[in-house]
Amino acid sequence: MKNRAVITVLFVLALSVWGEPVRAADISEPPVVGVVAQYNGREINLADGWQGAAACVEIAADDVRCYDSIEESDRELARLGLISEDGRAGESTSQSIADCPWGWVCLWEWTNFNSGGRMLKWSQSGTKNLGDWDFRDQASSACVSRDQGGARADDWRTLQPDPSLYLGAGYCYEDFGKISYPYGGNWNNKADSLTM
Ligand SMILES: [Ca+2]
Repeated sequence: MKNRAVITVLFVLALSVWGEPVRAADISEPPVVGVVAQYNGREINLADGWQGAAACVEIAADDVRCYDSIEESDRELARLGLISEDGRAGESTSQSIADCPWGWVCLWEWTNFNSGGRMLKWSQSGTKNLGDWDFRDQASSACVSRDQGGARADDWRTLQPDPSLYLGAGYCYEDFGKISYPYGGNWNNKADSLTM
């Protein structure tokens, strides 16, 4: 009897190990489906690349628009009445947190909010799978340009806890490379999702 009990336990253990071997990875990594955006009069799927766009903006759920330059995206948001003239980028520097207007959450591809790289601006709450936006492992600086409601960047680890980087409301982070990462190194080019 004793031997049979041991065998049963081993069998159950084996089932639990072999039955669902990739469960942890499945939970933490949703499949990339891509985000469809309007860009110069056509539809592009951002997961397939930005096709030359420099800034993509989530104006509303299911309304994402991309522009040739970050400056152009600023002008368009003002023209659409989505940001006030005050909230629009007034400076013409290549490194400007003003490109993330008040009320929006933004990620930059480059450090120091540099407009030489690509930029994303979101207005809608929820979790953004950065793979859908062709931005996975590419974020280097960020702004949460609002009074309330911070944001959280996650790095998905297989079979390990996913580290989170909390971004406070009203704060900008000029260089993820200066923020230490729990497993060593820093947060530059690590974020896989952004929740806001
Ligand atoms: Ca990552």
